[in-house]
Order: sequence, then C-alpha cells, then structure tokens
Amino acid sequence: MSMFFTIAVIVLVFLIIFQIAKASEYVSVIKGEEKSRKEQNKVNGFLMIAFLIAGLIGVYLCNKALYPETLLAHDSASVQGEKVDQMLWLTIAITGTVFFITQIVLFWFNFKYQESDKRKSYYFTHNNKLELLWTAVPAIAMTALVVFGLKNWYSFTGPAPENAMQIEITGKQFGWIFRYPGADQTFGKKYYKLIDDASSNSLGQDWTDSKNFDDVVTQATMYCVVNKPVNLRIFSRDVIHDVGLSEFRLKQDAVPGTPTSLWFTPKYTTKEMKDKLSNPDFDYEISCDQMCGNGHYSMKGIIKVVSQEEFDVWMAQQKPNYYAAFPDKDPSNQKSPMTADSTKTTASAATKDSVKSKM
Ligand SMILES: [Cu+2]
Repeated sequence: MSMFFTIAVIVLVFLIIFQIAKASEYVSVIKGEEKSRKEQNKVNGFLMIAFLIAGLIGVYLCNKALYPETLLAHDSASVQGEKVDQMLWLTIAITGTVFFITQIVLFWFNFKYQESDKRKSYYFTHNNKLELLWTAVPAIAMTALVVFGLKNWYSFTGPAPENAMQIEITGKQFGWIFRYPGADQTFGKKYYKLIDDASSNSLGQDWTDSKNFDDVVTQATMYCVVNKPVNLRIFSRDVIHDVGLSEFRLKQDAVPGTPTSLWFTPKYTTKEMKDKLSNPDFDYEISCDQMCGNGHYSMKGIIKVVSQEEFDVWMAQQKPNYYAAFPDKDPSNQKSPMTADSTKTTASAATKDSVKSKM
C-alpha cells in the first residue's frame, strides 16, 4: 500500500512541475520573451546565493556531525603518525582555503555579474600573467606537499633504529601470520615451496637452517612493546595485500616476491587506548587495505601494545614453530619427573592469569 502512495506522490509532483513549467511558458508568451528571460535571470542569481549559503551551512553541519567519527578526532597512536597527521592538516588547510575561495567566488560572481543592461562584458582571449599565476602557485604548493611527504615516507620505510623490535608479517588469503626471531634475534631462512599448512609450516621455514629453531610464529594477534620502535618486515604468500594500521596512521603493501618494510613507535598501550577512548572493546586493528579476494573483508588482525614486562611474559609462553612441526623435538613432550612437572604447570598457569588480567 505504501508503495502505491509513494508512486502516486511522485506522479503528482511530476504533474505539478510540468503544469508550472507550462504555465510559465504561457506567461512568457503574454509578457514577451525578453522580459520574462530577464526576470528568470534575476531569480537564478538569487538562487545561486541561496545555494551558496545552504551549501556552506551543509558543509559545516556535516563536519560537526561526522568529525567525532573520523580518526582525526584523537591523536595518532604512533610517533611517526604525528607527522602523517601534520601532513593531512597541511593538505586540508591548503585545499580547504582554495575550496572556500573558489566556491564562494563561483556562486557570488554568478549573482554579481548576471545579465544587465547597464554594463557591457569585458572580453579577452589571453592573459599571460594570469596563466603564469594559476600554473605557478598550484605547482609550488603541490611540490612542497610532495617533498614533505617523500621525506616522511623515506623515514618510515627506511632503516629502523638499532633497538627496534623485529617482527615479520605475512599476508595470505585471508589472514595474517606473524614471526618473531626468537632468542638469536635472527629470522631463519624460508622458501615459498616449503609452505605446507598441514605440517605446521605456514611460512615455508627451511628446517635445515638452525636459525629457524627458535622462531615463534603466531596468527591473528601481534604483540609489540609501547615506546619501543617495531620494524615490520612485510611479505605476502599469494596476492597483493596491504598492512593497514589506521590508529598508527601508516600502511604498507604486502607484495608476493617483494618484501617491503615499515617501522613505527607505538605511543600508547592497548589498555591506555581503551581508557583514552572510553571504549573497553578497543583493539588496534590491522586491516587489509587492498582488495585481495572474496574473503578480503574478514582479513582482520589485532595488535596488542603492551609493556616490556608483559611482552616478556607473553613471549616466554610461546613455543617455537619448530616444535609444532616436530613435536618429538619439543622438550616439554619429553618425560620428566612428576613433581617438577606439576610445579611448573602451576607456575605457568599463575603467570598466564596475571597477564590476562593486565591486558
Ligand atoms: Cu588482503
């Protein structure tokens, strides 16, 4: 029924507009074409001003309503992201100024320079000064923005500080795999032909390289330490993905066959961010920012930013992936005296609980 009324209303509105147009046509015939055209011109001039004012109010209201939803409503969660925010604000300041000047002038001139019998329009075909001005000014502004951007880009993607934590992140259809270098601080070799999910080798670690024996591999959640630079070495197992870190204001493509990198220093722990945003459900998110297939939407990873102590406790609980691939090599699978074993289990359960309550 409501569908019928909607269609009826649309048809009626169309008929009314059609009748008004027809009536104004007859009026113009009676009044004379010339006079009617001039009147319409005036109405259009005023409509331009009305549209300008309504448009500016609309822009203001939209910004007011939606600004809290944007990332700019709170500061960057990484030191490097502050530079990105600076660049964004600078770009908004420049393009925003140009936007307001051009839009106001566009509609105001339509009103001011509408047809008039009192003046004659000035006609010119070419103006070198004007051309030079509107070419040089945007070119200089754009060059400044690009140079500023490149400088920051080379800094984020260039060599990380000496003390940076090394984490490898690999995108796959559809999820993220993380690798930590273990006690030797060196990643073992890997080879894509060795990738075999069924035998716990999702990264293709080469087991003939002993540097792989202590490498820890985790999925879905990555841990890093607050105020400590983290260097992400980025890989892909299949198609192009993109490590999108919106709270840190950074992102980098994960390209099969071409490792990329990105480093940043987290400013706030996950817990601090929860308090800061008054959102107990907050978590730093890794989104895949590159359309990569039908499960793209679900390719979400979590980053937990914790203190060094919490990280050490967490890392101590992780088993190298080598033991998942070769369970018989795992020392904890070897028979040990009953008493020693039971105390160990209680101790590790206690630390596990304390970590949970802290996070
Ligand atoms: Cu993806």
